[in-house]
Amino acid sequence: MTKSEQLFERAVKVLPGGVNSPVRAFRAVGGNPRFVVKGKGSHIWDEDGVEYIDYVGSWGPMVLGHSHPDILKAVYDRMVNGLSFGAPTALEVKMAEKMVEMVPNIEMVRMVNSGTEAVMSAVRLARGATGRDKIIKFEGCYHGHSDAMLVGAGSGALTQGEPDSKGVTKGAAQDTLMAQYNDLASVERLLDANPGQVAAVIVEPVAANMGVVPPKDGFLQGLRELCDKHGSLLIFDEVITGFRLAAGGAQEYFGVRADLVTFGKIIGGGMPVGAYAGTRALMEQVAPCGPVYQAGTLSGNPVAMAAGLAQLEILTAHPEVYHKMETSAQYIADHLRESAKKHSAKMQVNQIGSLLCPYFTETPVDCFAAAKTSDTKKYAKYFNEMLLRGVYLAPSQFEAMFVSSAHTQDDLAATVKAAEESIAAL
Ligand code: KE4
Repeated sequence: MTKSEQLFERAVKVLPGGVNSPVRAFRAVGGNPRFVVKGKGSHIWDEDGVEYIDYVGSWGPMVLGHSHPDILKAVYDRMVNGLSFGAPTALEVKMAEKMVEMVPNIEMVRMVNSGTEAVMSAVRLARGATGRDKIIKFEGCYHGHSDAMLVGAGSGALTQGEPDSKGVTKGAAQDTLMAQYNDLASVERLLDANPGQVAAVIVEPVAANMGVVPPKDGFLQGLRELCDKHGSLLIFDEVITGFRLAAGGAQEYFGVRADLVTFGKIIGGGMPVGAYAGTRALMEQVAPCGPVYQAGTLSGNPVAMAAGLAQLEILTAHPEVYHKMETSAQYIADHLRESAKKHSAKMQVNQIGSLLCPYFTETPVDCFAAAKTSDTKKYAKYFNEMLLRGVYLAPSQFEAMFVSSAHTQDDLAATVKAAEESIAAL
């Protein structure tokens, strides 16, 4: 048995599914999860000493690669003076100032500890600020595991959502309505059927939890206009796109203004951090200055702030990394398409910025229904062929490949060579 297999045998006895987050269990692709022991730049090593080119990057946080020396130094320098105080620290102020400087249309920020917490809090704020109960989300978009977000399309599509997980009550789900990504008419129907009741529309500006599905031209601006027409708030869930698509995230990249923005991943630099942000008028409705309650023991934790701030400062100082990451992702996408054509493989490859995803379908993937036509068994085989060749991809079809600024030309060449061989082997 490998060390990873031995560890997984122990893990399943004390952790549900042997993991602390479901996707890590490799259930969608089969085989034994690799237990990672080290990350450096664009590479990770597992407990058996096997080296991989990493395109998960902790699901987005490692935009500059693993163990960036400046980030490690910032963490070390901070932690030697104590890890957490439950009292204000200067780093929280500097972090909020940095985010306000980088991100359009925000004046205030509240730090929390995960993307889930950021979304849960932003939804509560939207409801508190508008006095309305309903939320519109999109099928196939993921916003963390708060009850109101674990909702699927209900039978009465224009009325109530249905719980999408055991343990989520009908009461918690009933105020969440489901629309279709890249389909403005589906949003307008819900707004018209629930006049004056929709607090907010929440959207991933790039849907990166159904693989990678970019917004069609006009989709995001259309949401902005529909929200303005109906007095609803527009929430951009930028837990993935924030500071990744551009320094200012999707609002900068697409030129569309959101009312509230949620963040996670990159702002923690690898440490547990989330945040939500918006105008002063909205954010000052949050406790202690307003009636919308939200709190957290480790919110703004100084060590996490040190890591996140260091990462944002590097991104600010080196804006060239955005072009480099996009060029790298385009290189991989182009070669995947060439290999698919050469081997007559039914594949689509979506790419935007440093995000990309291969689908095993002949249907262009511009919505959730199309994404679901992908042959997930073929993706699983592709995943394992790539893993064998030292390329670590998301162990699920409905995730993204995350390219970092640390991926080198050698990494890219090795990746496309592995992909050529893997596609040939399908
Ligand atoms: P966390 O609670 O996992 O920090 O963030 C939830 C979340 C919110 N919004 C978006 C757009 C997200 O993508 C996420 C979490 N992303 C997944 C990856 N697709 C996390 C990986 C996992 O669940 O283990």
